[in-house]
Amino acid sequence: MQSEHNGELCLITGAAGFVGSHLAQRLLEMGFSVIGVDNFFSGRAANMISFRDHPEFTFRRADIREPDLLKRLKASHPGVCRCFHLAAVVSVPYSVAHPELTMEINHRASLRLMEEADRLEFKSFIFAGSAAEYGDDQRIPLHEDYASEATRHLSPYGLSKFLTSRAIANFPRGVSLRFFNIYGPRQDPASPYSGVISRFIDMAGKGSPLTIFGDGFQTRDFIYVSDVVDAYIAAAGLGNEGRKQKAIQGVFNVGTGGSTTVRELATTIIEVCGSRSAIDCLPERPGDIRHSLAAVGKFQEAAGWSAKVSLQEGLIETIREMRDCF
Ligand code: UD2
Repeated sequence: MQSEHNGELCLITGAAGFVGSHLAQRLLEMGFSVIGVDNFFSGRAANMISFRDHPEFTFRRADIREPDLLKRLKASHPGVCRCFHLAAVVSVPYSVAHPELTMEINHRASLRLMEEADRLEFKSFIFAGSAAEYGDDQRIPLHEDYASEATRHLSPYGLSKFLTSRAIANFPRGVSLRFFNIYGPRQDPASPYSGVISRFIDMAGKGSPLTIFGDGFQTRDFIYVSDVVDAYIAAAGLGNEGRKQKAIQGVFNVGTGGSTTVRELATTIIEVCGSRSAIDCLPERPGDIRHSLAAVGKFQEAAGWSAKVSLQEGLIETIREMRDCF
């Protein structure tokens, strides 16, 4: 079916993931046709329920390591001309246990995909980078050029994302967005390594103690998933309401530029949930960094983007959506 955007199709790898599914939903709402690709390694079909049957959505179960993936998609969908590449090994502990697989997917297969997109003259290729690319750098706020050869990466995940971002920075029409701590509905709280916000909301909902690792005065730059989706739209030059903007190129931080202590986070979540949970202080988690905060000027300047959702608003929305799961 022809979309209202001249038949332009957007491809999302990792469409069944936490962020990929929110991005797919927004692009469909904006009137784009979307092809979602996922191999369900960490993505879940349940994340796509709200748009799975949308007439402009096509799903392909595929692995990004498959040869000529974009060429084959283009053969069946000639309008595909933008790639949002989110499929990845996303777990830091998994990357430590499987460094070779992590490098293959997050680095080598991602580069092959970008090269294919270039050969096929895609209008944009947007890669999901990470604050983990800064390793244990404690200069605050973190500027894009701080991640370098000299960075001490704390995991194969961080190193693989850095190597790919660095290559993308030299590619025409390539963008790497370095996301800080993303939170929001659909983030899975199940694993001990899940994001702190999904874990704390789950604990508060169940009335069990919120576990703080260390003294709780470590800080993070927490960014709500709808702001992340806005960042993708801006990076692709699509404009918020489908208005065309200029596409950009290079590596950009995506964070709020504000920091919150884990202790503040725990008390706010208990309050917003109206929970009676206590707070338990446990030993510090090995390998944790103390502070992480984005310098946000570069992306603001290039794409006119800045985060809109306050932590309080984002938490209220996340808790409202997650309540059904308690
Ligand atoms: C995030 C990313 C990681 C990588 C990294 C880069 C997530 C889940 N992880 O790790 O992929 O990009 O940033 O810097 O987004 N905490 C508690 N109690 C808990 C869980 C966590 O106190 O039950 C603390 C934890 O010790 C840390 C902070 O909360 O100080 C944030 O932890 P996280 O796992 O949500 O995220 P982070 O920054 O370690």
